Parts: sequence; C-alpha cells; structure tokens
Amino acid sequence: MLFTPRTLTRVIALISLSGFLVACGSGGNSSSDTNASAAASAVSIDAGLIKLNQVGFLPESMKLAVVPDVAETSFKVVKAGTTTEVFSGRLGMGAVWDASGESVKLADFSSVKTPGDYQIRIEGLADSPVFTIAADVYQPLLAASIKAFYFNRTSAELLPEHAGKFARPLGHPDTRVLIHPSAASDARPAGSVISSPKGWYDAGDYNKYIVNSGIATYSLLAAYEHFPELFNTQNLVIPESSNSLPDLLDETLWNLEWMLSMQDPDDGGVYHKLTNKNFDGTVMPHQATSERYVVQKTTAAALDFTAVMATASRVFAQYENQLPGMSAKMLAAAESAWAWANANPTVTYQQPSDVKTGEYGDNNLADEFAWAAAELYITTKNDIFYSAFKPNETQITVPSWGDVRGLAWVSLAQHRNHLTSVADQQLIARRIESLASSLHTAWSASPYKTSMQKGDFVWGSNSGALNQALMLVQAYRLNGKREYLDVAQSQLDYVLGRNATDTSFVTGFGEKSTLHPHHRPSEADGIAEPIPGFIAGGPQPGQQDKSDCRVAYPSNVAAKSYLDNYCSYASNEIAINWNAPLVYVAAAVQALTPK
Ligand code: G3I
Ligand code: 9MR
Repeated sequence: MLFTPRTLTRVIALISLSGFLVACGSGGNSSSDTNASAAASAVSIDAGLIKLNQVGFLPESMKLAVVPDVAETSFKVVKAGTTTEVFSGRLGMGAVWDASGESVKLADFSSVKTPGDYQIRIEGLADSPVFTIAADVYQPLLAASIKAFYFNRTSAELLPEHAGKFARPLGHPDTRVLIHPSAASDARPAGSVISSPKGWYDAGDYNKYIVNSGIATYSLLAAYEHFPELFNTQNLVIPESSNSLPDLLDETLWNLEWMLSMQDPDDGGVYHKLTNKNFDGTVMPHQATSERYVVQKTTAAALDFTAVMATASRVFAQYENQLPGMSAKMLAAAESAWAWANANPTVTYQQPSDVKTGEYGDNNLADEFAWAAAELYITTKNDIFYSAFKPNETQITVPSWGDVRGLAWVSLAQHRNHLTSVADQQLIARRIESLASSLHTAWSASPYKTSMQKGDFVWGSNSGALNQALMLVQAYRLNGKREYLDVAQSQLDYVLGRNATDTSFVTGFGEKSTLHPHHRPSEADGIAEPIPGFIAGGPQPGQQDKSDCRVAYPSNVAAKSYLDNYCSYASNEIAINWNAPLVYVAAAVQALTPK
C-alpha cells in the first residue's frame, strides 16, 4: 500500500490517539474498534482531504466540512478514533470554487451538539482531523491569540514564568532612538535622540509602525468594549496578571504607551514608524542591535493615532483609580494629533532612500479622517466631530490597515445608544446591514461556504477573512440575524482549516497547523515548534517572496498559493493586525453563539 507522508502522519496520529483512548479506557470502545478505524483511514489516499475547523465548535455552532467531490453521497460523524457513529448525513452537490479550482461537496453536521471529540468519516477517504465540540472550545485559542502580543513585546525580557520555553532576553530597549532627517524639526534636529520604548514588533520583523499599530490596537480595544465579560477574569500569565486591570488591557497598554511616545510634544504630529534602516537578519531580538530611527510625521499616522487614543481614552476612563490621569492624557494626545492632521492634511509617507523597511504607505486619507473623527465624536460627544466624519459620504468596507472607515461604523454601532441627536441611527444600521448582506450573498454562492472571494486573496488574506467576520458580527449584534453569525463562524472555520490548503493557520492549534512562520523569534530560538497563537498571513498569488525562497510554492492558484516555509514573508509572515481580528472573532463567536 502507498502512503503519502501526510496520510502516514494521520495514520500515526490516529494510532497514537487510539492507544491513548485504550489506555484511558475512554468511551467504552474496544481496542478492536479503534484498530479497525486506523486501518480504514489508511485506505484511499489520493482522493483528497476532508477539510474542517480543526479546533472545533461550540455545541450550537453551525458545523460544516468541505469534502472532495467524490462519488460517495453520504458521510458519518464518529467518535474520534472509533467506529461509534453519532450522526450520518447526505453530502451536498459537487461545485467548483473558482478561487481554488477544486470541485467540492459540503457536509452539514450542525445537529451534532453533544460535547466530545469526533471525526468525519466518508467511505474511500482518509478520516477528517479530530475536532472537539465543547462549550468553551475557543477559550484556549482566544488566550493564545492575545498572548502572542506578549510574545512580540519590544523592550521586554520574557521570563520563564510567563513565556515558558520561549523565554528570551530583552531586545530593543528603544530608549535611544535617533530622529531621521525626514522627521527633523527645530526642537528635534536630525540625529537628536528620543526615547520610545515598549510596543509590539509589527510582525516577523522587529520594527514598529504607527499605521498598523492603529488598526491592531483598536481591534483589541473593540474586543474589550464589546465583550468585557470574557476578559475581566481572564488570566494570560503575563507580568501584569496580578494587577487590577484585565490582562487584555494590560497587554494593549504596552503598545499604547509606545504610541504615546511617538507623538512630537512640540506640535502634536506623529512619527510614521520606529525602525532600523534595513530589515534584521534571522536573529533573536537581543541580537538585533542596529541603530533605530523615527521616520517622517505623516497625516495617516496622526489620524490612526487620534482614533486609537480617542478609543483608549473611553476604555481607560473606567480605570481612573488604577491609572490616574491616563484617560485624559490619551484624549489630549488624540486632540493634538487631530489638530496636526487638519493643519497638514496631505502628508503621505515617502520612504527615504536610505530606509528599506515596511512602508504602510497610503495615498487615500479620507477613511483615516473619517475614523478619527468618529472616535473623537463618540468619546467627546462634540457634534463638530460628527460633521467631520461626513456620514453621508463615508461608505462601509471590510477594514484593513489602509482602509479604516469600517472601524468608524463599528464604533458608532457599538455606542449607538449613547450618541447625540445629530447621529443618524438608521444610516448606521443600514451601512452595517448592507456590508453584512453582501458578504452573506458571497457566502451563499460559495461552494466552500466562505465569504472569501478570488479577489480577496491579497497579502494577509487571512486577516481579510477575519475582518469580514468582524463586520458580520456587528450586523448580528445589531439585528440578531442568525445567518450573519453563521457566516462569521464560517470565516473562523476557514482560518482554522476549512480552506484550500487544509491548514489551520494558527500556530499550535489544529492537527495540521502552520509550522514555519516568517517570524524571526520563532525561527531563531532553536525550538522546533513556532511560538503558539500567531496567525499566518495566508494564501495569495502575488508570491512577492519567490526570489527569496529556494522551495517552490505548491500552487499558483489564489486560495492555494501558500508556502509554510520561513522564507515566505508574502504568505507566511505573522503580524499584529492579523492577530487582532483573530482575537476579536474568537471572542465574538465564543460570546455570541447561543448557549
Ligand atoms: O489592495 C491591492 C488590491 O487592490 C490589488 O488588487 C492587489 C493586487 O496585488 O494588491 C493589493 O495591494 C496589496 C496590499 O498589500 C494589500 O493590503 C499589495 O499588492 C501588497 O504588496 C501589499 O502588501 C503589504 C506588504 O507589507 C508589502 O508592502 C501588506 O499589505 C502589508 O501587510 C505588509 O506589511 C509588512 C510591513 O511592511 C513590514 N512588517 C511586516 C508586515 C507584514 O508582512
Ligand atoms: O522580513 C521582512 C518582512 O517582515 C517584510 O514583510 C518583507 C516585505 O517587506 O520583507 C522581509 O524582509 C525580506 C526583504 O524584503 C528581502 N530580503 C529578505 C528579507 C527576509 O529575510
């Protein structure tokens, strides 16, 4: 019999699982049952794999699997590693997903609700990965996806009691950062020194960028604003865990403090980034000791900073005793950055010739103005900011680092009962509904049951999938239409394995998950597995890293153009703005799915 490495892994996994079940005497299944199932799963290898959310489902979640378009018309759900059948159902009709070029059928097993570990079994196919149904199934994922931010802290020694085997020395104190000529002012000429410690590394690189910090930090604050009950007692085992702030807010504060230090106190402008001149080699943070610079003040940086500080100001207002003056300081910072942006409304980022790191350049600033204005309006209740938001001109889109107008609508919807009379409540509801409905339409037509379409496969596509979910969640929170929650669930399923690479893109989660992310600490630490809780960028056909990779991508097709190799920064990097919507969506699905 022919075994592909993949099948072999699966058979070995099954055999060890059955061994475990036998050792535990679990479920009353005889060892002959489990052996029979291991043998069954070794048959028929080449027909393709059953793809599903490898982490699992809440009892009341919609539950779907994508199955290769085989002749078989039925499927079973069995207790993991056994022949005990708990459900059988009909497969849907085969259809081709144009983003992946595959013909697939759907298996719907939403009616299986009893907690436990299961697999899908289809005659002639390898069994699906084991998945769990449990009432708290997304709690470990939620915790790890936040803890990932801790693992990406700049200016921090990670101690074994918090980081376990991923402990590391302090890197990048950033207490001696040079003003780059592009950022020079009278009071701070080129070459003068400022201190700008803390913050998170942006991604797999060791630089810090205000624009990307903006959407990432906001998404975490929104998770807290929308679902505080999930976070108020959560213990992430970080250095601040014993203080009286929720750990999510402590983690977010680590970056907010850095962001505050990126504002020029003399004029309110905000530096675009804090960076080396070139990307570091593949070394640990403490070994990356190149000179650091702050580079050019930009309008986008000032506006994203404004929006985040206005949001943070209202979140931290309830923690005045713990952080005296912090909320007011954040609001003042937001207002002075807003004033700078209005006095300098068209300063786009121009990469200086001696700086080679990420750009986050954006020539369209209308969405940044709208978002900043909306957050200032919500926090201050000053109607001037509502007009500046330009509600009738501001459309709604799936958010990304370069297009943040959707975030304004998210915040307006969240705070709709506390706005002044100028706010157009119907418009807010209409905008959110229109985006959700178009995503739902795409989902309905999709053979994979995802709202991801071929054109959505750009750099960081997984964050696109999750930000679609984030927007659908807003609609569900407004109008309770179950289909919007189900599509959001599908998007979470997508990144956790129901995708054309059958990979769970979150490190450490799922039977086949991302193993070699473009993340310098994960690569340089000498530990075989990656640091857990990070989501990879995901498939996209651009393959801009091709010349840096000695291995070829397995496919050029949009939804399959993913390479789980450290070299692949265009499909396999991690980034804070990709992890943040994972945090949001894991929290939302956990909190909102009916119990
Ligand atoms: O939006 C356009 C779309 O309209 C067009 O159809 C499509 C065709 O390729 O391109 C889309 O733009 C892409 C854009 O990402 C989408 O957000 C660009 O091609 C693509 O080059 C661009 O990639 C950015 C990448 O840096 C290269 O500049 C990513 O967004 C951005 O997330 C990434 O950010 C890097 C930082 O610079 C450095 N730190 C790591 C971080 C993550 O990789
Ligand atoms: O590591 C860098 C990654 O963080 C960026 O997203 C990416 C695109 O800007 O660039 C990576 O650095 C690569 C550089 O662009 C080209 N030479 C190889 C570098 C990766 O080792």
